[in-house]
Amino acid sequence: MAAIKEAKVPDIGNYKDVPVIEWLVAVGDTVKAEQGLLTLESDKATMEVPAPFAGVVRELKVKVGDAVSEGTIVALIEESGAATAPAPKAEAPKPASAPAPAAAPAPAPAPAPAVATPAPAAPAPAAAPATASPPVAFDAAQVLPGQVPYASPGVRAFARELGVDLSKVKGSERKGRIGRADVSAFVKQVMSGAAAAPASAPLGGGLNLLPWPVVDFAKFGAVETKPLSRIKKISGANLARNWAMIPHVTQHELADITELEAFRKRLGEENKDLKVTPLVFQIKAVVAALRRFPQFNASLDPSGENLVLKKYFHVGIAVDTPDGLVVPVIRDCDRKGLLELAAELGAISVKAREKKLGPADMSGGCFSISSLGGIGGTAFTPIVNAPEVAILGVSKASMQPVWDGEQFRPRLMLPLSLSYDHRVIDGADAARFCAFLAQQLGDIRRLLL
Ligand code: CAO
Repeated sequence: MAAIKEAKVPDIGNYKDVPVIEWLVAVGDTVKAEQGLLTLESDKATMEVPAPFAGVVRELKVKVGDAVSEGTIVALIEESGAATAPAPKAEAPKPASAPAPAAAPAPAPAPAPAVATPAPAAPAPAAAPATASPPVAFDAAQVLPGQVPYASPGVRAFARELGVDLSKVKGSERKGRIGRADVSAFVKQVMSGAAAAPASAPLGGGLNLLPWPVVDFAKFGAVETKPLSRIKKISGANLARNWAMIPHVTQHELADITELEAFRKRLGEENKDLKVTPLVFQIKAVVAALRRFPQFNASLDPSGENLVLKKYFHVGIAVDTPDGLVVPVIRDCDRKGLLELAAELGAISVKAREKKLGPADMSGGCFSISSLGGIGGTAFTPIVNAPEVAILGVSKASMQPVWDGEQFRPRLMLPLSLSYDHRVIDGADAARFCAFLAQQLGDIRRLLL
């Protein structure tokens, strides 16, 4: 007889004592490895606890309303190899022309212990990559927990199955939560032609893209498959959505930072215990530019018809970590001096690399800076960090001959690359914003104004 084993709550980040809001299985159910067992919901996020292995559910150890943390035993499951392949029901092979939107199982917001790498079970015919799904499923729920419709993963899965965009569904349950019945009602409404497509600007509406190519790479040489890190999956899904939904344009500019560098070096010598990099000056210059051009310190509201202008200046900084890109936010940059910003930048970079950033550290940003200046490059196209409307990319400063009207002079030139959402910002404004930034960085006395 197969062994009865415990199913426990996996690592769910910084969350503790999270209430169970629903069971997705019952005693006697056969479950597959990674199948959702139950749903947890904190103030900030909803997450599913996956079955650690396949088997038959023998006992539920917690009930709806109980609070659980990492390691809490939630169920006893009788492990069974046979249970991994329940009789296929509706999931019969889809016709080649079937659209393949987000069909892959969406990873729960909490780190799933084992990444569900698509098993190469049924090798697709070489020339028919039709039913492939994208390599990283986009699940808005895990990307922006605070901003997505309030619904359990079970309901989200149901909505995905029907191709329903939950942002268009009105929740009728407690605190506006969307239930299964709301999704069904929405579908009925659409089928009867009652739901007019909202004029929401985000370009939604389904990108009728070709399916992702499926290639058996091993046919061409040795390969190794490694799961993407959780950060990579989350940031990848964000980047893919932002790239697809925001019409990007990148404006390039060069700032003469010869004098700024001399001053920065002096500042560094006077403050040896602090690393003062060019980035803090860029943060100050960005704040000045956001004040001058408020449409850059703004977001489109969900209807896409209004611009929400922010009166605060919280700047996100892209930080490269061994597990991928994260964007912690430095708050109230307008009220902080260069040294205070340098200290805070150092602290958040360390926190990011030690994986200690919480959701609060990464929310509320108005504008982001992605600096590759410490590494190299002459220009690049950063991707706007929605719902922000612009992002500044910074490349490596280099000495260049600059014509001053009479002769070439060696000047330290800093490449700036501003990507912006063209729905909100016009090219002329972007050019003005960049010229203003360059002016600020070229004459740091202006940063004091
Ligand atoms: N030009 C020339 N040198 C620069 C520079 C620039 N634009 N920006 C930084 N430098 C120098 C710094 O002065 C420092 O020199 P010293 O060691 O001699 O003092 C060195 O480069 C390294 O700087 P840093 O990277 O440690 O510090 P930072 O403040 O410039 O950046 C941080 C901090 C966290 C933004 C950075 O470490 C980082 O992670 N950058 C990557 C961001 C990223 O991946 N963006 C891509 C997003 S799109 O995929």
